[in-house]
Amino acid sequence: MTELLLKYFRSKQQEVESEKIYDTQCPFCSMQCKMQLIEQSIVTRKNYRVIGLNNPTTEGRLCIKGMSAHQHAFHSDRIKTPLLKIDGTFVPITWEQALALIKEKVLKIQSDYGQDAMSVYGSGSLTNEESYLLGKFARVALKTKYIDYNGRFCMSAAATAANQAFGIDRGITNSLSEIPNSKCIILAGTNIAECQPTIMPYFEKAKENGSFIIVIDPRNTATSKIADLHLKVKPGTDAALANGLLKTIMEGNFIDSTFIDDRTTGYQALKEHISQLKIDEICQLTGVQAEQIHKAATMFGSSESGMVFTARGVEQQTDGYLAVRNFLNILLVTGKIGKEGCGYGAITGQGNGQGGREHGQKADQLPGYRSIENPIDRKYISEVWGIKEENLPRKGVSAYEMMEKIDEGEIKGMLLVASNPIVSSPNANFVKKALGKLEFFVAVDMFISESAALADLILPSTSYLEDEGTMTNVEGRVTLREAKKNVPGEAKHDWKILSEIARILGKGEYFPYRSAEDIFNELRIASRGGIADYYGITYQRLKEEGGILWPCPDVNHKGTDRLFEEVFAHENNRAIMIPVRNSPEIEKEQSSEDYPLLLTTGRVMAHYLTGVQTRKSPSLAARNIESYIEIHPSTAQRYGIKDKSLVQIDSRRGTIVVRSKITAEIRPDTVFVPFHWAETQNVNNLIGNELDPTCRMPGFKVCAVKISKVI
Ligand SMILES: Nc1nc2c(c(=O)[nH]1)N[C@H]1C(S)=C(S)[C@@H](COP(=O)(O)OP(=O)(O)OC[C@H]3O[C@@H](n4cnc5c(=O)[nH]c(N)nc54)[C@H](O)[C@@H]3O)O[C@H]1N2
Ligand SMILES: Nc1nc2c(c(=O)[nH]1)N[C@H]1C(S)=C(S)[C@@H](COP(=O)(O)OP(=O)(O)OC[C@H]3O[C@@H](n4cnc5c(=O)[nH]c(N)nc54)[C@H](O)[C@@H]3O)O[C@H]1N2
Ligand code: SF4
Ligand SMILES: [Mo]
Repeated sequence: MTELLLKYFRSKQQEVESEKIYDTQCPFCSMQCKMQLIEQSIVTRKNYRVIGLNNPTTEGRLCIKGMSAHQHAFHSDRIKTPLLKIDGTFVPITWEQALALIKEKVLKIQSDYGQDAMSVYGSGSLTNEESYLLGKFARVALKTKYIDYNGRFCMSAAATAANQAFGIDRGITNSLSEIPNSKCIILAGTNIAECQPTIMPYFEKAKENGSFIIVIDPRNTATSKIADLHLKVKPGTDAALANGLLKTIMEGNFIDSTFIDDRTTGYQALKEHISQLKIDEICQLTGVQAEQIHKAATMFGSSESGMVFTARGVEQQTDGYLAVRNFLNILLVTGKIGKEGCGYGAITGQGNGQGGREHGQKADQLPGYRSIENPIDRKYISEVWGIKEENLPRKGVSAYEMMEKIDEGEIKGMLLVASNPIVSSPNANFVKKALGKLEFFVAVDMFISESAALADLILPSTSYLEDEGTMTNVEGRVTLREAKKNVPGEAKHDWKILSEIARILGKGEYFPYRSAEDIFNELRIASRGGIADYYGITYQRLKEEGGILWPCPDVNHKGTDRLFEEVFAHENNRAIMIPVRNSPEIEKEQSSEDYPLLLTTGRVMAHYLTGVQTRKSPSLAARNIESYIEIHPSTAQRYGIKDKSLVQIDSRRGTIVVRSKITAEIRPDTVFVPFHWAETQNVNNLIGNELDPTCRMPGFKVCAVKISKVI
């Protein structure tokens, strides 16, 4: 460095008056990259730098969203006091006033209509401690059965499939470190390059090591660039495609008979079913050529190791549960699970997508992945909580069905924490209308989101820089998110808000916590002996070891990197295979003369979910300032649509207008719209209300539409 440059940098350093350093984890996706925010005060302004911190999962990497996350956390739109809506306008009030109002309204609703008239809607963005507490709050403080969360729209198909097939649902059955050694990898309906960018080096290393990578997606994506083979499937037909793969695997005798005999049930029925299917029909349904199906199945079947990953492309379907089960059938018939480089991964989505679905904010669930309908589980948790078993409510209904209960007048009040359902729910126009019917609606958020704007009362919450707690990442690794920044204004952590509401409702003795760690120590006991057993994990260990994969049943246990090495988690130790039909019993929405195209939805790299956070970050917003529709050139031509022009999209439910992006990367019968924008660009105004009969997942990935140019 020249003397001049050194002089310049020294003078810059001297301008820095003070420096503060905060260790934390990114608030966005399931990678949970560890990072450090460096805040420098320089004469008249503040300067922020973000650096990645080394850890076993992300090895110090960060993507653009993590680098920019502080921009929303410091945004002037952060709410800093409770806000009460008076004559349509939000006015600041004190916490005492807010709590008194909550007490008055909740008591009135519950005495007028019964305890179940109050409901709770949670989120996979919450820490484990807060997810756990939200479940306890609903059942103990409100005594309502109605609680569910946004993860219903996210992982429910994969979670149910893994539970039914293996007996345990932990995102990835292996640690990520095994990926580079896997010889054939199927990436079905997952766009990791944009959605979990810092996972990519694991797959790039696998490729360097000679792995054959198969991508299944109706579009070319940043992820399909690493594929050796891309099956450009017609949206919604993954179950049939998996049948095609199974057929070739069985006919080519790529099955592992010893594994099937020793470790599984259901093979005979599956074999019979598959033998009756015709590859031609499968090609017709899926739009994938027979040679491609043959190539994929042969590569997977003949490789010495292999892994299958699914994400929302396969799962967010009204037959998502069965589609995932069929991919699990592929792993089981080939015996590619429970060994080095072999296993299943449901790529989790939200920061705490995994932990958020384990500790009781689901309608039918108690902590540790226990069941609210199981007498032993009910007894155990009632004892941990110090309540009578008969006072513990039974199971409620799924997220979207709660909206229907509001519409029908059965639910009258809602506490919404960390979600934006009028943008993220299917049939969003209906959801907006339903929420408008609530007699008392409280939203807990950092911002006035589109949904919070409908609330009677908004309570200000805290961000990833301020709120300490544990997050269970994509691997099933429990990590401690440190967060030491001061809380802005009067904002409070979600766990504090819940504890204070419980106190005002006369249930304070059940919520005596002074820190997130206090709650975690109770969660450890509540999860002990359950499927998701966290008992052996402590804050101290997390600080020392940088993260532990569950189950971890005692403090001397090192955690479980690879599941199912010896046994599956069902009582007879076996995994279960089932036959899956090509087309589901409840038929999916099909294209028709009126609605000739198939719309599928998803994400872009720079934005996160409904965009409440990322649309406030200038660096991210600049990358995609508005929504768009991907259309194949031949389709665009048919409708006279030019590139970058406004397009109206209609479905049987609603209408939106977005800008065209003409690209040969997508199938001609399919269009794609991301879901990060609201109001006239909210793609969920188009999506239907059908739910998967088993897991209650909506069909976000298939919707029949028509398009026209806006003149
Ligand atoms: N940048 C960014 N990252 C995120 C998020 C975000 O909003 N933005 N959200 C986080 C969350 S909560 C989640 S759940 C994950 C989601 O992560 P992903 O599931 O990877 O994301 P999506 O874009 O919803 O869908 C993945 C792919 O499925 C394809 N697809 C659509 N229909 C079908 C189909 O019928 N079959 C198949 N095989 N594929 C289909 C789409 O073209 C898309 O490329 O990402 C997490 N990470
Ligand atoms: N069409 C279509 N729709 C989809 C999907 C799709 O692929 N296509 N994907 C679905 C999926 S996978 C998901 S996960 C859902 C997610 O959808 P939403 O649940 O609506 O998720 P967000 O947009 O993250 O909304 C989170 C809200 O909580 C606030 N928030 C963030 N962190 C915290 C916190 O710690 N505490 C509190 N109190 N508030 C906080 C944010 O400011 C924001 O307003 O959307 C689903 N909807
Ligand atoms: S968005 Fe995901 S990959 Fe990107 S920095 Fe955050 S946690 Fe890491
Ligand atoms: Mo998600």
